[in-house]
Amino acid sequence: MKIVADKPKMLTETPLHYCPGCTHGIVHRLVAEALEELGKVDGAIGVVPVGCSVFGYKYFRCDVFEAAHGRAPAVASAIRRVVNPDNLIFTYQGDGDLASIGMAETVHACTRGENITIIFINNGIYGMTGGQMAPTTMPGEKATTCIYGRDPKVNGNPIHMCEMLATLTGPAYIERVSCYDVPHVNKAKAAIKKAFQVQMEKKGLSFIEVVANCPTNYHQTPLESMQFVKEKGCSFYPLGVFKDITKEDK
Ligand SMILES: Cc1ncc(C[n+]2csc(CCOP(=O)(O)OP(=O)(O)O)c2C)c(N)n1
Ligand code: SF4
Repeated sequence: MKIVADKPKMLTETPLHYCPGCTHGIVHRLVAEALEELGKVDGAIGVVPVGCSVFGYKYFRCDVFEAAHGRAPAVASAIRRVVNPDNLIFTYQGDGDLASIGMAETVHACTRGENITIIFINNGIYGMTGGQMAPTTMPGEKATTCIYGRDPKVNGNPIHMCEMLATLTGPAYIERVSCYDVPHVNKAKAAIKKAFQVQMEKKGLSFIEVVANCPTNYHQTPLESMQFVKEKGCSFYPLGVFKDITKEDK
């Protein structure tokens, strides 16, 4: 029988623990496919967070470090300095991890322009711990710690990470993507691949934000949550390239 689609070699046989319809599973596959297509089956090193993707080390078939909550960019920076320059280093982090407790590590790794890639899954909520408000929860969006919906006057404004990081000199490539339908999954893969290429060309830090879903804590079906991401998520967090020094070079 002709095989038309197969599991990427960069993913182990361990079944993913994510809830049905969660974007984490899709992005794991995209990262694995991109690494494989770029010939990085050997030599990739991941750093995973605390959050729903805490078990990333079980899924990626490469060396994967587990960082304390929010510290992945600092751990990845340290790894960058001690390994072969040809090793490809990526972090994989949620919004609570990256934009709350890990904000300092994120901003400083970005401003230093470390030659690493950060994959940022923005589902607007703390998934693993039961749906608390995240730095990226949108105005009016409900969470267990803002049951009537986020009120910026009470809870503060959400943070647009790509826009903020694009003001720094350090990052080389910043793009926001989503995975709410097949064309956007394909675009997300192209962005992840480009981010890895930028690192392989030693141009500096690349940052990919994925506007993602959390059907479980949104109390929605997978389809409803993808519709929510499309209509609400991607209008509050517009998709696109926010910085690309490879274009500025030309
Ligand atoms: C130092 C520390 N503070 C708090 C926690 C509790 N904690 C675990 S996961 C998490 C947030 C996870 O949310 P996010 O990063 O958005 O990832 P998701 O689960 O949505 O993928 C928190 C606050 C912890 N494990 N360690
Ligand atoms: S709780 Fe949310 S983010 Fe976590 S695996 Fe389930 S759907 Fe995904």
